[in-house]
Amino acid sequence: RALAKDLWQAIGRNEFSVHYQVQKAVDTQEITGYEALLRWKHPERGHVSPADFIPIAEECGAILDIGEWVLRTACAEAASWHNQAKIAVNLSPVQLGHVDLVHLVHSILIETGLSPRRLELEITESTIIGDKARALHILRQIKALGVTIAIDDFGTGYSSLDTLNSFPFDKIKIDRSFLLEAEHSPQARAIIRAILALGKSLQVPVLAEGVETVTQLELLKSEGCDEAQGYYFGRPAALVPDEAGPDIRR
Ligand code: G
Ligand code: G
Ligand code: MN
Ligand code: NA
Repeated sequence: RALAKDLWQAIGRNEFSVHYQVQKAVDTQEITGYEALLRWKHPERGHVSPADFIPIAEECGAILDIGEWVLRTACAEAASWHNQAKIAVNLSPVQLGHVDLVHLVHSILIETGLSPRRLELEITESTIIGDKARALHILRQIKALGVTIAIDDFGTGYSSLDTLNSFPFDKIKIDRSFLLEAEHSPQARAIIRAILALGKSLQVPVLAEGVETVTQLELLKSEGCDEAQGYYFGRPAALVPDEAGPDIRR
């Protein structure tokens, strides 16, 4: 694949950047964190979506270097923010399988000076499928560093409850497909409510993804959702606004 070849060169050619999307508390609208989202500007094709190139990077193995680059870049940038918001970084299942991830996370934290409690790693359920015992062992060691682990796209995997039962996640992120349908679908609303109840009884905070309207936010508020993320609060952007004044990051 032509894209795979270009992916291997993209880091060296400075074609990647990290955008940040704000996460807020539903009740107070206080900033709780930012999700790091990788962006690729291909020299000929222009912007290529991670939804298109991450699977290719996973297939050809370039995701290992790319994932390390994202983690290092996001931690370094977050360390220089004036606010103490968390930084949430997506992890590919391939990274858990092929790198000494515990060592990598630990050394990037030391190198960048980012406090471990400010780093959250987002994993999907596919991360735990496969060599489950090994994956859980790695995640436990990462948690022992003080880093938190969120389960991403929750509700779309095929073994959600089993996954929750096998690991003490620090956050559940409800996949945005549920909120998208919530206004006209009682079923989608019921599922959101059920996930929130699950979070409450397990004492795990729940974040809803894909909030685009005030109506959706009101719905989350009335259902007692803890946090939310979506275009309503802000699109992913290169710069994080600094409450201490104009952006001083660069
Ligand atoms: O930002 P956007 O909606 O285009 O992202 C599309 C998909 O790509 C999402 O599923 C998101 O989790 C994933 N993604 C974005 N950045 C990264 C990254 O740095 N690493 C991994 N593994 N996935 C990412
Ligand atoms: O799989 P993951 O949850 O990491 O993917 C996050 C993706 O969702 C990012 O690509 C981001 O650009 C996208 N996204 C974030 N907020 C919204 C939103 O409000 N609406 C839509 N349609 N997409 C969103
Ligand atoms: Mn995510
Ligand atoms: Na998601």
